[in-house]
Amino acid sequence: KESGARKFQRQHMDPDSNPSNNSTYCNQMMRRRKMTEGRCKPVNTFVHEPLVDVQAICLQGNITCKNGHSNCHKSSSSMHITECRLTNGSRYPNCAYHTNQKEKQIIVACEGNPYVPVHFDASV
Ligand code: CPA
Repeated sequence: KESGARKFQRQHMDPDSNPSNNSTYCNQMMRRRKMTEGRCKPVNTFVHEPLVDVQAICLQGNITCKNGHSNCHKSSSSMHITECRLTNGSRYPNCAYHTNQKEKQIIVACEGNPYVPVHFDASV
């Protein structure tokens, strides 16, 4: 079975693509990374930074997650991200997304030993 750490990488990591404003990015990536199977995932963020830099967030500021758990961490630096949001009127299996480039601090939940990101909580 896919681990939480692997799932985070599949759903949220895209270090090698530079955040160019390619309007088809989310349509392609949401499908390629298997977030349009069974349903259209409504919102998903991709991070365009080296994996080691994102893993290091687990050692940075500890905060409460949206679900009330205390294992969230906020990046001390802002990061290049792309936010994918399902368009109004998009209906499964035709998942269509808005692509939005941002530079923001991100909040991830970390778990395990090694203590690594397993969930994307928010960008701020
Ligand atoms: P994912 O990272 O797979 O918020 C719902 C989803 O939307 C979430 O997916 C992230 C995504 N999103 C995003 N960008 C945004 C807003 C939302 O990419 N701006 O996380 C979902 C999984 O994580 C579920 O299996 C539940 C689990 N989870 C939630 N809180 C957790 C916590 N504190 N520790 C461990 N796992 C947690």
